[in-house]
Amino acid sequence: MNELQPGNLISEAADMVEAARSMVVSTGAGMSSESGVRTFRGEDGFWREHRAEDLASIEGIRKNPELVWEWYRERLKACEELEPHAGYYALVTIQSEKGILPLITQNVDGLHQKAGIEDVIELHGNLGSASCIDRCGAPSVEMTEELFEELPPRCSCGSILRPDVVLFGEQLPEEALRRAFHLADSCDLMMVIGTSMVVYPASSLPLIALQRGVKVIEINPEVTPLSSLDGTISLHGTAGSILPEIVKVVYGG
Ligand code: BJW
Repeated sequence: MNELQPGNLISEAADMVEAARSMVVSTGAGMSSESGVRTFRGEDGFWREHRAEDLASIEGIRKNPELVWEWYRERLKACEELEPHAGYYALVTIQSEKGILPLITQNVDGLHQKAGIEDVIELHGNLGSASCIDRCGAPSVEMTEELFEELPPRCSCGSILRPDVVLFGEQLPEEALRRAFHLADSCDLMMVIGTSMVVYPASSLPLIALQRGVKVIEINPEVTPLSSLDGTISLHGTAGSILPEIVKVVYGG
């Protein structure tokens, strides 16, 4: 049992998971931290060393393409080498027991898919490809090691490439966003794991569920703007410990 977590909250969460008929999960960077991917904000976050806007905006890429691409090279390499932790497989168990578990993620690292989650809605894109920053019309290119031989990588037209992830000020992929809002508006339980809840529109999804009277289970070692809202059951611990505990209570093993 996680020391920080009173057991009765775990069993309350387990009862909700068991009873849910249309549960949806929404994850952020904290989901991946126990697999070795650094979060953005907070003590060990990426953005302790650099300003968010310098790394995660089109202006940032134009101003400092080498720095940004160095950052993506590091992350891509890390993501290829890393493995999903026990919390990911706990979600896979829920998926197989329930028959379906739509999962919305802000993460671009592909770890949910690597663990075996079938329906992953990627709100902020993924690290799979890059395309022309000037949208010259050339097809996007796969992010492979060769792409990083010379930084910054360039499009065939000579402009620099940008990763196909969603940067600040950019619209999210239309279909992913439509599905995410639809799920928030129709689920009977939402689980929100490892997000600081500061980036819109992902941060609005649990609020939509709460407004309908639907309960939200939050898993995060830290307090977030979601934690104290009516209808939120906040489990203060890590994804890698809390999720397997919930699954153990619901499905045994
Ligand atoms: C653990 C743990 C463990 C640790 N277990 N938990 C003013 C007000 C309101 C909104 C705006 C505004 N000005 C502009 C906006 C909109 C803007 C926004 O929200 N800005 C705010 C920061 C103010 N949003 C956008 O621009 C979005 N687009 C948009 O809104 O389009 C419409 C529009 C267009 C133009 C103008 C206005 C509106 C796009 C957002 C794109 C975000 N992109 C990034 C980079 C993606 C690519 C990449 O990964 O390289 O996405 S930024 C970064 O933040 C990344 C993340 O997905 C995102 C969220 O971070 P997340 O996942 O919450 O991580 P952290 O690090 O913040 O938190 C980790 C948490 O885990 C912590 O709480 C820990 O405690 C916890 N944790 N270990 C469980 N083991």
